[in-house]
Amino acid sequence: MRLYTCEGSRGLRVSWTAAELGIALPMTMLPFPPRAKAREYLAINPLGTVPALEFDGQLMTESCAIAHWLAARHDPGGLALTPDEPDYPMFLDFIAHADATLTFPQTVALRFSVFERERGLEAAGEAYGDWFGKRLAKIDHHLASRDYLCGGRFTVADICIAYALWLSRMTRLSHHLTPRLTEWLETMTAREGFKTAVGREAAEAVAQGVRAG
Ligand SMILES: N[C@@H](CCC(=O)N[C@@H](CS)C(=O)NCC(=O)O)C(=O)O
Repeated sequence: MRLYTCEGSRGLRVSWTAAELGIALPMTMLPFPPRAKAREYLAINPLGTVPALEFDGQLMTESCAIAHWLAARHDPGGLALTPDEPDYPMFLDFIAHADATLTFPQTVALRFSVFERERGLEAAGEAYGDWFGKRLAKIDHHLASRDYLCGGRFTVADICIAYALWLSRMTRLSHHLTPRLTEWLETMTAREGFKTAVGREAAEAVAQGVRAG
């Protein structure tokens, strides 16, 4: 089994899950964006995106699905809810919500506002940023009465959603987070599992020559 990733990318959902599970997942760190800076990676993942998990002749390329699969395999009833639990539908919904609804508009906003400024589409970037802000309503409302998203405990749904909120610092959209979401994110990122994952990614990136130490 091998994880292909870039430091701080959506692959952090996977390395954080692995850290919470106490698994030392072998990792290949790639320069960002791999499509341009590590073209040999396209032979493994033709999409050129990270993360990708390769195992038993299979390749998974969706961060939330990989994190969910690892949790379901190694900690059913713990980090992963099981289908017999009442919150299971909500659990699946939050895992999908994390990338499809909360990460996607941020990456489009960043692209238009920063990386492709010369195309004169900054207004579109700002509109996507505002759209992200509106899309926070569901989790903000949900967390008003809970410490964790579902199952009454910390699960991989919290990891998937917390990564999307953490990313907002990089996409320059963190001003959209409500005080409740900011506080919840601080609690999530104070976990040993999160700190271990960030540290492991940094150490692997240095060891593999992907960034200066
Ligand atoms: N839905 C996918 C998205 C993967 C994705 O777009 N990853 C970004 C990094 S966070 C990437 O590889 N961008 C570079 C590119 O698209 O070439 C997931 O959740 O893993």
